[in-house]
Amino acid sequence: MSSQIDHLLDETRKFPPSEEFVAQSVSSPELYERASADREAFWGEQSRDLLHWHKPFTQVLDWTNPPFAKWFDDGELNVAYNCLDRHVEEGNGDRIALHWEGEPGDSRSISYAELTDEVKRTANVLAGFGVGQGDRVAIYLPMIPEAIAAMLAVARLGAIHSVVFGGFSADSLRARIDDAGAKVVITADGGYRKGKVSALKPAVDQALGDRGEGEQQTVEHVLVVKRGGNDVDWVEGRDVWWHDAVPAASAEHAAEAFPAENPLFILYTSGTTGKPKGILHTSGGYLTQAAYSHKYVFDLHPETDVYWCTADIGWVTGHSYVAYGPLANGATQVLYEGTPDAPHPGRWWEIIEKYKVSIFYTAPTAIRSFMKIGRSIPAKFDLSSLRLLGSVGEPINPEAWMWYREVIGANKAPIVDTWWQTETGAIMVSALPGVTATKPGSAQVPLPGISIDVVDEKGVEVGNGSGGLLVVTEPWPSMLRGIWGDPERFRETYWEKFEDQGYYFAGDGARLDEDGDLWLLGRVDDVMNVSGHRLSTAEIESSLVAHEATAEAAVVGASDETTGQAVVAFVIIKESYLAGHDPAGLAQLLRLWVGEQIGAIARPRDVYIVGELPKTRSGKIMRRLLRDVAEGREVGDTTTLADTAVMSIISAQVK
Ligand code: 6R9
Repeated sequence: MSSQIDHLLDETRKFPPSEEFVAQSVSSPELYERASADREAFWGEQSRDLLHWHKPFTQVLDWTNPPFAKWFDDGELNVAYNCLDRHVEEGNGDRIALHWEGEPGDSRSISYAELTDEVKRTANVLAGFGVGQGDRVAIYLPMIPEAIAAMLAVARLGAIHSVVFGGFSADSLRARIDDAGAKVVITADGGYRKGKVSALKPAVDQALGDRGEGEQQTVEHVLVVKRGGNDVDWVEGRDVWWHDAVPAASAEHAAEAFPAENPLFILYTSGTTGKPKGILHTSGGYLTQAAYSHKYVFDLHPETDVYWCTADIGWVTGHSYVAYGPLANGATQVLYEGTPDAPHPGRWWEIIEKYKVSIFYTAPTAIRSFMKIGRSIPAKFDLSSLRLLGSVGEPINPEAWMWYREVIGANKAPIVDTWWQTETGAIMVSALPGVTATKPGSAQVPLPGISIDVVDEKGVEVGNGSGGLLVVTEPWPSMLRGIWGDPERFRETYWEKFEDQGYYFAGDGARLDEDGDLWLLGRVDDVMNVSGHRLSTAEIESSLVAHEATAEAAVVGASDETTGQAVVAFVIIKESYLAGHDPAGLAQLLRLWVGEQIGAIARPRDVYIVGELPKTRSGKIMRRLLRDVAEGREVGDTTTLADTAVMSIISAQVK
């Protein structure tokens, strides 16, 4: 890895914005100056400029009880009002909010006035279910307009949504519903995925099945959108069709003002342990930074731009850059239900051509898979409307960056590589396209108002030309406010490591080059990044050992040309199970098992059946050595192993 990084740091190409781009850009160097002159005043200005406050705040930041920050604490606002009603009141009700494209080719364009109406009705339906301030609502939906309406309806009531990615299994959904104590689940019969209807409602039914002793069933209602047309079971009194309830509800709904720190959503993400963490975000600070970063990083001109972020709402990118940022800014955006290659490999480029998309935000894994199939596919479509490209989720290698620039951006659209996390809530590090000369492969610089550094294990700044750990040195508006139900884990995970300095530890390695630009080097913990999705080794290991065939399991993230990292598992099978089963069959069985237990994204690329695992004398599995095997490298230093012969046995078994 380190020779690869040295090679990256030789990157000297730079692409300054064109004069035309600078001339029309919403950002300017002045933004950095204002932010560094007075950071808090800057955020106060941004918040007042970008949002409507029902009751203005008088204090920007309260950091008297770190790591628990309060932003704009005495202010009051309504998040949904900011994303909808005010645009209608300002005369932009006819502007399209969503150009929605279904996978089979059906489409709907929905104006701000129409979306506002739908959200008000949905809020009335949810209020009728007894949902009010602070209640939790789980959302398990495909990428359809109702998904956005559902999130905003929950927000409108001051309630808290927990969106669960539609690709997650019934078990994962159940764990999230129970952890949050959700009162309502909003789902669909099914949605389209790779040309077929993939059912969702059965997973909800299963997730809501009988509770064991000491477990409580908190869900009272399930609101179901008809999308797939597939048959579904129905629980009378609990289940309600969206198309029955929402259109019949009143379209009158006054947006009540809630305190700035009223919780907005919980989003579960993988950590270093087996149990996903419910990351908690609140309202005023989150919406401020989502809107701010969306405006300046994407150089948004809401009257003329057509913006498209390809993320699913099940991930944080879908929260901040599909739901909240773009709608708070009154943008027109594309929402697409399906996969990039259905029904043909040019589907995304076809959509860009159809809606004249001008700003496009996607993940390196997608770019690499398009690179593999070649430039002839995008070449068939008119992509000349694109004027800005973005990347998120994992480091983008310079080759993919250059391909993105040349083939998709016609050698002129600036590329912004945006570093951030579920926990940071919004973009933290990125070029500003009208200011920064971009550099292939580097995420570059903190946004104005954000303080980032690279430090060593002791928290000492490493300086330009060196590597270390990425930290955030000052609180920021959209920072997580905690882990749902576990304040101690919040402190331990993010703040304990640099407690003396008061820094937030992001879990990423990074380097500063000679210009002071940041290069992200991947996670330094047991978190993997597969196609830009976070997965924990511990979570997959515990799923593997939950199978009756498994005695022991170790999981590593091995580098993969397309997905960045791939899940590779090493499994010891129980003696009693080995007889009568062939290893290939067992491996396949376990792959499918993990897919069922967690979701398809967690399914290992490879499962190796081995006789032993490499362990230190204290019994710790040395995943570093397994990673060497999984990546086909010579195995590194084995001297700390209890049994130094074990690696040659494993290598032989894997071959
Ligand atoms: C937004 C999102 C966060 C982790 C993060 C880091 C990796 C995200 C990146 C990047 C390099 C970028 N990551 N963006 N690494 N360059 N531009 O992806 O949130 O799912 O919580 O993942 O993703 O490792 O720590 P999340």
